[in-house]
Amino acid sequence: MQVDYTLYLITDDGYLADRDWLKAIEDALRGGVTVVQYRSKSGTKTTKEMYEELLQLRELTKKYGVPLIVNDRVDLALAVDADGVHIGQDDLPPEVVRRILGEDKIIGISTHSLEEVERANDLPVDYIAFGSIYRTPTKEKPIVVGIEQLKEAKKIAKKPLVAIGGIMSYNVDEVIKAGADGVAVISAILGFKDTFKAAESMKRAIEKTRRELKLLGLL
Ligand code: TZP
Ligand code: MG
Repeated sequence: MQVDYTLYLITDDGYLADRDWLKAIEDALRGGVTVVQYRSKSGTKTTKEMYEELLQLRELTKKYGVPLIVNDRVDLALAVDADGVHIGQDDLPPEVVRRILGEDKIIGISTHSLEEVERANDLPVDYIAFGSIYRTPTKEKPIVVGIEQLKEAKKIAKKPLVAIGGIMSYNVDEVIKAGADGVAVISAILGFKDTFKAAESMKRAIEKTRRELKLLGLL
């Protein structure tokens, strides 16, 4: 499956509490989000609740023609016929996830070092997430890799490289210049009341940088 990783939105229980969560995501999709990952890590939701939220997200993402990826939970991904699963270094091994999901689904893996990127090249995954690029309050104890490491990661990655962690509209320019094929964000979109505007301004910033790189023959 050809996937556009440009603006990859990750859901977050905290940022979506006490608001119309589905509308917040729909607005972000209207603003230009290209992938949605469902990630429920607060521990406050039952599997059934997650399943029911995912059913709604499945319908919504279909309407916008955007892939739906589920964090960690292969069972939930299968249950709602999501497009893929995102796994971390300590989740089910990618080979096992691939065996369960089959060849047609998307599998992404989180990496936090150049060694992990190198290893991910040989795993049955479709894209590699690399980060945290910056410090971020969203994730507990993130490993911060920085922009220089992102440049190195781009040199060695043999699959689409999605940068993650602390990426906002004011720093996305250097992330794209460092070679990221897309950016995965939570707070840059869900941290705002108007998720349409937030997504739109991220998308515009990315596209502007890509145009500059193209003019320079760098993309
Ligand atoms: N993995 C590495 S950093 C991060 C995750 C899930 C959080 C990203 O959130 P934000 O708000 O875009 O920094
Ligand atoms: Mg995980």
